[in-house]
Amino acid sequence: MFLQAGAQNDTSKAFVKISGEVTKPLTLSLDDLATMKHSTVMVKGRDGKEHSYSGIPVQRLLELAGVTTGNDLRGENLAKYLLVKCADGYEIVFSLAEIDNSFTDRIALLADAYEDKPIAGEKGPFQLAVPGEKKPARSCFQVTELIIKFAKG
Ligand SMILES: Nc1nc2c(c(=O)[nH]1)N[C@H]1C(S)=C(S)[C@@H](COP(=O)(O)O)O[C@H]1N2
Ligand SMILES: [Mo]
Repeated sequence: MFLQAGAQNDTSKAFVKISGEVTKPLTLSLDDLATMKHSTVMVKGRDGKEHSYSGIPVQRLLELAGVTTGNDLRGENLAKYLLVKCADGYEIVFSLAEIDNSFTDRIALLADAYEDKPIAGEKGPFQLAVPGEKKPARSCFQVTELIIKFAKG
């Protein structure tokens, strides 16, 4: 079968890299995520209906990588952002405050399950699940990298 370049079809070899302005760069597999405490969020799809995703809060993953979160997310760190890259070249950003539970109750997840099943095929195995948005444009699928950067003014 012909595989799209970068597509993560063999899920045992799928990883999400966390890099950039971090003190501990990480490479996480599905097995790594499976050992972590999961949360569930509801995300409105293109069909206008709410769908459930289960995964690890992005904030938690950034903490593991040594990114400033919670009480430490202040001052110049508020100019940092998260760039999310996907296997198809799609990219989206969040400011760190948008995904931090000291600023918001909308907890974005790096999801490994959609409606209680692993995310198979073109959308998986890792998907961002962003609750509280009017459209799913930032709930990107086939996530491959989370990169922390400084916005330079
Ligand atoms: N990797 C990736 N994720 C993506 C997109 C994309 O092009 N690539 N499109 C986004 C947009 S604009 C929408 S509306 C939803 C569509 O998701 P659906 O195909 O499940 O309806 O996926 C979002 N996530
Ligand atoms: Mo969209």
